[in-house]
Amino acid sequence: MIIKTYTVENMKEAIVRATYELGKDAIIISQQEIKIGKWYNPFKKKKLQVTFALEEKTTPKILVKEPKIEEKKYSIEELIEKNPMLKNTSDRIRSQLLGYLKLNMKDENNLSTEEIVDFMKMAFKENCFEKKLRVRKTNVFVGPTGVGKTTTIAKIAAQESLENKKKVGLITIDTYKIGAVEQLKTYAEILKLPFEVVHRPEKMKEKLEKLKDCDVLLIDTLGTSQRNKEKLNDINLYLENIKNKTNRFLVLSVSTDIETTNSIFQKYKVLDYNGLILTKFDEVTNFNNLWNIIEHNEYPVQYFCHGQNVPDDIEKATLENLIAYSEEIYEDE
Ligand SMILES: Nc1nc2c(ncn2[C@@H]2O[C@H](COP(=O)(O)OP(=O)(O)OP(=O)(O)O)[C@@H](O)[C@H]2O)c(=O)[nH]1
Ligand SMILES: [Mg+2]
Repeated sequence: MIIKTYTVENMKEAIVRATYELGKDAIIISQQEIKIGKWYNPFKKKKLQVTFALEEKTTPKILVKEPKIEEKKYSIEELIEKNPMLKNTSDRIRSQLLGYLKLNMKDENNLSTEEIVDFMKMAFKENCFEKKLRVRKTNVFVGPTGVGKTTTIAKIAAQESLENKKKVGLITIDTYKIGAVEQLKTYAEILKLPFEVVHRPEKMKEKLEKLKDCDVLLIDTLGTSQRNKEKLNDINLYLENIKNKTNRFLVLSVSTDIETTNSIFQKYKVLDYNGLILTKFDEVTNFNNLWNIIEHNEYPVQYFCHGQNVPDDIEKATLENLIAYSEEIYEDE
């Protein structure tokens, strides 16, 4: 309990001073009139003495006027000018970016790489570049034509067999495209990996059985337009014959435009993909589609591919790698 006595001219003054020093929760516990001055002074002044009490759990509120802080004006235009990768972000992301600048009381409309990563982690909790699919034995790669499915399989096969010393087996169901079987077979031969071609859906079980001793199975499929329902259904007939739990990666080139990307995300759902691999980072000149992907795709992104070299041009998908690519893009431009 805080007890404080004020000697004042009147009650109004007492209340003003007590409120100022103790806050509005202080209560009056006594008051009396007193005379101030030496005992022999006939002109002693009458005063009022008021005692206030305040429960100690209540912090005394000093009603000192807070100095007015100049509100900093943050400008999204300036921020984008200094960080070109923020171009073409949605309104939602822009207002979050301004909030981030305010929260961190930045002096300038600028963000460092670490801060952009930090912002992304904060704005997109559980974002697709942070989540990862658990490692599974059977992995299927689906996606539009020419996005790099077969090349990516070769990169992963090389990494798993040469670096991680895993027993890798390769399978293709792509018997449509001339040369498709040879393409994967060549990689299998170079890496000395077992290789099987599945010509009909009902043969899938038998081929999987042949490779049952492998630690990792990578299954290549034919590329098809997301609008070709018939081909998507054909692929499904093969995949339905895989009884193991599978990771099904939708392989997508980041140079695809945003509308097409969203249509691919949608239409490929018939193949039940549960993860993404993004390719051709080396070909993009802007970050537009990546903002779209981070905002609209809910599936984990497992790898980024950034060139034709097998096995080097593949990295684990992380926000840090993503920003590093963006910096390369805008430095080159
Ligand atoms: N620049 C670049 N090229 C790539 C990348 N990944 C693959 N490629 C190239 O893209 C072309 C097509 O690659 P594939 O692996 O055959 O693509 P796919 O998806 O299997 O194609 P289909 O089987 O015809 O659907 C090849 O010339 C690859 O070298 C990448 O990350 N960057
Ligand atoms: Mg292919």
